[in-house]
Amino acid sequence: MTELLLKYVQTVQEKIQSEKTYQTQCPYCSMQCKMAVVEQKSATKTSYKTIPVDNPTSEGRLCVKGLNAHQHVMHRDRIKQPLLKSDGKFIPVSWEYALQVMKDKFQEIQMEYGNDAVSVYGGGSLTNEESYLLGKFARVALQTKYIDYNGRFCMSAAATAANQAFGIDRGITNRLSEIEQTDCIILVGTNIADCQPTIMPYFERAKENGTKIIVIDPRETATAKLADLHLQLKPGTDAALANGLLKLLLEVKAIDETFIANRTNGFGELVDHLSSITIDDVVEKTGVAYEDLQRAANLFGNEERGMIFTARGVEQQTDGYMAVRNFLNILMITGKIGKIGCGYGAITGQANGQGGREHGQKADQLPGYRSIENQEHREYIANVWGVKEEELPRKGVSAYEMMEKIHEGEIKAMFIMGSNPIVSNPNATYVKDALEKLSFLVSVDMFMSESGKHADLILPTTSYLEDEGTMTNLEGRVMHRPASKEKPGQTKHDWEILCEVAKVLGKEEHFSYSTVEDVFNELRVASRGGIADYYGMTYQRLMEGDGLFWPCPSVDHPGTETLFEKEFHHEDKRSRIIPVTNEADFRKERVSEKFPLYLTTGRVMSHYLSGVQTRKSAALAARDVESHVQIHPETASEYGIDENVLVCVESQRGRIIVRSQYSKNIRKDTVFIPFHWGDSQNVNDLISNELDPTCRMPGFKVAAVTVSAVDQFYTEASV
Ligand SMILES: Nc1nc2c(c(=O)[nH]1)N[C@H]1C(S)=C(S)[C@@H](COP(=O)(O)OP(=O)(O)OC[C@H]3O[C@@H](n4cnc5c(=O)[nH]c(N)nc54)[C@H](O)[C@@H]3O)O[C@H]1N2
Ligand SMILES: Nc1nc2c(c(=O)[nH]1)N[C@H]1C(S)=C(S)[C@@H](COP(=O)(O)OP(=O)(O)OC[C@H]3O[C@@H](n4cnc5c(=O)[nH]c(N)nc54)[C@H](O)[C@@H]3O)O[C@H]1N2
Ligand code: SF4
Ligand SMILES: [Mo]
Repeated sequence: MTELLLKYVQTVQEKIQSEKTYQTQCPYCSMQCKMAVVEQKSATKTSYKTIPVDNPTSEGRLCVKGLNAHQHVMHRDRIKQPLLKSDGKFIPVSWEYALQVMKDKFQEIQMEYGNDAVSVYGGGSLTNEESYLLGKFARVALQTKYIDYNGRFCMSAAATAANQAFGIDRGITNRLSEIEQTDCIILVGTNIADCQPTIMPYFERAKENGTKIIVIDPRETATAKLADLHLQLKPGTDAALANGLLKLLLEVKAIDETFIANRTNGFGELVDHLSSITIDDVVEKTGVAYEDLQRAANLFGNEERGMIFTARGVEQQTDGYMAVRNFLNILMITGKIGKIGCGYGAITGQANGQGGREHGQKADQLPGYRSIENQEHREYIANVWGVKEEELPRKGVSAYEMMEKIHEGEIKAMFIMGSNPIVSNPNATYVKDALEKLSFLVSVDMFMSESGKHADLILPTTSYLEDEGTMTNLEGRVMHRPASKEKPGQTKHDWEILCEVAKVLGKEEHFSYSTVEDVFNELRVASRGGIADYYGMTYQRLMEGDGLFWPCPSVDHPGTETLFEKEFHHEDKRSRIIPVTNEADFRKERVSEKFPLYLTTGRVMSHYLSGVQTRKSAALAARDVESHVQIHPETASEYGIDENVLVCVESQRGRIIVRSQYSKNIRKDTVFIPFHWGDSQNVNDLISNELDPTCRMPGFKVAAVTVSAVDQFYTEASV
């Protein structure tokens, strides 16, 4: 080292008086990339930087969100003490007072209107321990049937489809490393390049090995640019597209007859059904050329090994469940599941989108993926919780339906932990009105979200750097997230908050844990023997290794990386093929003279969900300071819309104003708007209240809209 360099290093080191490293995981998406936040203190300031940490999933990579995730944690807007609304203004109060107010309000409301008048709304950012405890809190402390969570808008279609077809819903049915060992991959409505950026190298390496990639998306995204074949379908027509592929696969006999005979049910019905479908109809509905459908069927059908991945593009539809089932039909008739290089992946969304859907935050669910309507399951869990089976409530309703119950007057209070429903539910104005209508709303959050503003009480929680726990990543790998940063101000961990509220409600005996590990140990027992069995995992095992895959039924069990090698999880051990019609869904909005364009919604790389966290990060916010509408230049010119100007986008339900962004990467009949912003840019003001009848997923991915330049809109509106 030169003398000059040595001197420079010494000066820097002198300036930094202390350095501390916090080992953690990124709080954002389901990749759960391991990372370390380095805190450096000098005489004048404290600074932070995030560095990647190697692990088998993200292989030491981080994306721009992870690299900047420490910024919202340190932000001055963090809520650090309980806030109570008084005369329309929030005033700081002590925890003791906040807890007393909750006790009085919950008890008063339940006394007058019954236990179900108080509801609970959770989220997929919570740790496994907290998701588990939130479910227990609703059923044991509040004894209400009304609990659901934001994962309803995220994983419900894929989860229901996998459960029905295979008997188990676990994100990826085989190992990530097999992406490089497969011959053909179909990516349906998933934009991994922006949404799980650190998974991309698996696909890039596969491509270098000669794997063919087919992308199905109405937009040519950064992910679609990787594809050998891009099927740029009309939004909402995936079920029909899959029928086209199934029919062509049958025609060229690119099917696995042995697999169909030995491991599936329902093939005969599918064949009958497909004979009533014409390829011409599929071409017309989807807008995808016959030659492209044929190429896709040949690419996938002629290869030995293949995988299909789905995400919200195909799933967030009012027929999302059926559309996913039709892609699973493709896997089953080609026998491409349960062996090396073959499998299904529902790319999970939120940090703990997987674990969050296994342990009881869902309306109809008990821990370990048990059912709240199953007598045996109820008895098992009642026993673990030390309550009588008859005391456990029955199933409630889905997240959006709870908003309907508020309007109907059945729900009077809500306890939200880790979600911002006004920005993330469909039909946003109706949801805002619902929250306003409540007699008592509590929001447990790090920040004042759009929904928090309507709360009566806000409880300050800790962030990923402060809150220890386990998270289950998109593979189904349970990972321990250490957290050693001190809690700021009077913040408390979500699990501590739940225990303290339970205590003032007189349920202390069921909620006395000294550490979060105690909660995990109870979860292990509660999940024992269930589908998502965590019993064999201990904190020690998780901390010593790279995490464990469920099911892991005993402490000497290595965990289960690959599913369905020998059998599926139904009683007869077989998977289930079902016919899906092209027009399964009559709820989906059609374009009309008044609303001639399709609107689809989704994400950009730099923001996360309702944006509450990423908008607090200077580096991320600077990349996209506001929302936009992606529009084809030819469409824009037809509607008299210049580039980079304010545009009014209107549907049957409302209108929002966003900035135009020209792009030739989108269909001419479609516009795209991200959903990371609220208020006048809240795209969910345009989305319909219709839900998938099976899984209750809203149709976030299709609405019929019209667009106009803002000056034009105001001129027309004022005459
Ligand atoms: N940067 C970033 N990353 C994230 C998130 C985030 O908010 N920001 N959120 C996380 C979460 S919770 C989730 S759920 C995942 C979501 O991850 P994705 O599902 O990949 O993300 P989306 O942008 O919602 O939608 C994916 C694609 O579906 C396409 N699409 C729209 N309509 C249709 C259709 O009818 N059919 C088909 N086949 N495709 C369609 C869109 O053009 C889009 O490119 O991302 C996770 N990662
Ligand atoms: N139009 C449209 N709408 C959509 C979607 C779409 O593609 N299009 N996608 C849907 C999907 S997939 C999802 S997952 C939902 C997400 O929707 P939301 O649940 O509303 O999204 P978040 O932004 O994660 O809201 C989380 C809130 O919890 C806080 N928070 C974060 N971590 C924690 C924690 O550990 N504890 C507590 N107590 N609070 C925490 C954050 O500060 C934030 O205010 O949106 C859905 N809505
Ligand atoms: S957002 Fe996802 S891909 Fe990016 S660093 Fe975080 S966990 Fe990894
Ligand atoms: Mo999600």
